[in-house]
Order: sequence, then structure tokens, then C-alpha cells
Amino acid sequence: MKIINNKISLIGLGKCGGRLVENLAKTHITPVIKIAAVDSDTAFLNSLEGVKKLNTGSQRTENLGCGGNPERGKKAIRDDINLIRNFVQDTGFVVVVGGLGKGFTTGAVGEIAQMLKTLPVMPIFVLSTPFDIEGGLFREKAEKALENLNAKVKNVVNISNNLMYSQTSADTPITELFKLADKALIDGTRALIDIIKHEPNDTISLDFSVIAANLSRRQRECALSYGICEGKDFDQLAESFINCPLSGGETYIKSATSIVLKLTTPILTSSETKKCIDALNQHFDCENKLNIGFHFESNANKCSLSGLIIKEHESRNGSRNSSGQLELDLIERSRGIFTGLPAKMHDKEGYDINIPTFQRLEISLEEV
Ligand SMILES: Nc1nc2c(ncn2[C@@H]2O[C@H](COP(=O)(O)OP(=O)(O)OP(=O)(O)O)[C@@H](O)[C@H]2O)c(=O)[nH]1
Ligand SMILES: [Mg+2]
Repeated sequence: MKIINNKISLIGLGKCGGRLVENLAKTHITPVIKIAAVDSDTAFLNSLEGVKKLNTGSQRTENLGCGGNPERGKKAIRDDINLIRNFVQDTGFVVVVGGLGKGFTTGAVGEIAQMLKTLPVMPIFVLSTPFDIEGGLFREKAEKALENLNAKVKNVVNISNNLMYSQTSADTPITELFKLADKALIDGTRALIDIIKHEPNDTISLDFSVIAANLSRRQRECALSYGICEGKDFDQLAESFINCPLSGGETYIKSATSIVLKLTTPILTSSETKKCIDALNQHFDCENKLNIGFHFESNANKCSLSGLIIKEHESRNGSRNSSGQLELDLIERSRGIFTGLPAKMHDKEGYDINIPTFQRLEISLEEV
């Protein structure tokens, strides 16, 4: 099915998604032409400003939220799925954002994905999974919803709230953690919109078909990142991009199959442009897998870089060994809960800190 144009509708689900789109609406992000918050909680929707409010499932939830029950979320959206179908008409991209773990968003997101598949649109989901401190039940519901969603659509960017721990100390108030998670979701959504959007004065624009093709690849996962630097310090720009908690880290970026970048800078000379590309290639190790668009702003005094990092998996079907046993491909995974960290962690001397010191230095107990 052909995508009709590159206009974007932005949809926030539940309380988390509703707040997020309200915040984004205040910043007038072009060319998002439509912004809506969708929930079954009427009082919450009424508290929002500057966005269209789509109230769903009033027959089933008495205009309240879904009380953490995804089944209620699913039923609530099924009743009113046409509200969303009508809302996204005339737009080619639909960005859906929200937090998984409770009722409405967790139940509704799969139904919305299913419906969007029948329309000539490219849907992209930016969804957070709960902090561990919210409890195992939230996590379980979120993971189940993500699994179902990934089976239906491939354009899912998952932001694990646990990544926020890596930026904070143990005595950080919880409210602060949620604020950081808000920022991560906003940065992620903004990065995505930056990449998709096509501005009339883009000097080298990203080819729309490249973005769409990258987003619709099978067997892949993706991360989003955003970096910024003062002036034209391109090394700082690349480092800031790598250090953004959403990027997946340096190892992840370097092992990406393709990277789609949108660079916004003051007007650059040709040698500065080359310096910039060289810096990105060097930091991301991405010479043959880079799709890059340039947007120059004559009076800007900083550079920013938004990126979609795509990693394709080898076939997950596995192959059979000589005794007929199925052997699955090994996929490198990060260790611990900070899923965005590289799978191997090294100390300053380059030692793998996952290996206990006595084993690494080959010290035997007899010697001690
Ligand atoms: N970043 C951020 N995340 C939030 C916020 N509120 C909730 N979340 C996250 O989003 C998940 C879902 O919460 P809500 O959006 O309140 O849930 P809902 O989809 O409205 O579900 P019900 O209220 O049960 O119908 C939570 O488990 C949190 O991880 C917020 O203000 N900021
Ligand atoms: Mg709610």
C-alpha cells in the first residue's frame, strides 16, 4: 500500500502519552499537522490543552481510566477505533507515543496497530516500559504488550525507563526519574519527527523512500538518539549523540545495519561539511550505512543531530546441527537491567569488568 504523503499525525495514549503530546504541541513542531490525546479517562483529557481529545470507551469505563487493566483498554479502544481512523486521514505517517505498564495504553496499542495496518500510512510507535520500581506486574504487562505489538508491526521504538538510572545517583527522588523519562520520550519523539519531516529549505533532504524502507524492514530493532553541540564541535556532537540514553550506546551504534541521520547546523563550508561527516564516520563506524540529510539554519549557533539507528537480525529460524538439533543464532545482549549499555563493559584499562578480577588476573586461591 502506498503512503499518501509525508505529513505526520501524532497520537498520545493514556496519561503518559497525553502529557507528552501536550508538551510537544506547545513547541509547535512542524510539520506535525494533527495532534491528539486518546484515553478513556475524560477528566484527564479535559485537563489537557492545545490538543484534540479523543475520548474512547465511555460505555465501558464510565469515563474513568482503565485502572491498570489492559483488557479494559483493549475493549475501550475497540468501541471507538473509528475516531482514530478518521483522525489520521490525509496523513502519511502516524507517530503513536505512550507508556506501557498500566491499562489503557497497554491494551489499546495492539488494536490501534492492527487498524493502522489497513490504512495507507506508516505507523511508528515510541513506547516506554516501566521502571523496575513500579513493580513486576507492570513490567510483565508491558513486555507482553510489546511482544504482541512487535508481532504485528516492525516500527516500534522502545524506551526502557530503567535507562534513567544510569544518569542518576541512588538518592534521586522518583519524581526526578519520571522527569528524565519525560525528557527521553520527548527527545525520542522529536528525533523521529526531525528525521521524517521534510522542510522546504532542506539542503540535502533525506529521501523519503529510504526512511520508509528502513522503517519497514523485517527482523530488526531500532533506537533513536539526539545529540547537540555548541558551535561546530563535531566530535562533541557525535559524543553527545552516543551518550544520549536512548542511543543504545557506542557498541550498538557501531554494529547498526543502517543509520538515518538528520543534521541541523549553521551554514557550513564544504571543508566543514567533510570534517563533520568524517567525525560521524569515525565515531559511529558507519561509512557504508549512513543516510544523512542536512538542514542549514543561517543564524544557528549550535548543531544538532537526530538519528534512527537500525539493526537487522540474522534469521531467527536457526539451523539444525548434525544430530538434527535446532541451534539458534546467538544475539549479543546487554547484561543487567540497563539494556542500553554495551554488552561488554570495560574499565579504563580495557579489562572486561564482567569477569571477576581474580579470574581475569588468573590468581589462584593457593597463591593468596
Ligand atoms: N515519563 C513518564 N512516564 C509516565 C508518566 N505517567 C505514567 N508514566 C509511565 O507510563 C506507564 C503507564 O501509565 P499511564 O499512562 O498513567 O497509564 P494509562 O495508559 O493511562 O492506563 P490506565 O490509567 O490504567 O487506564 C506507567 O507505568 C509509567 O511507567 C509520566 O508523567 N511521565
Ligand atoms: Mg490513565
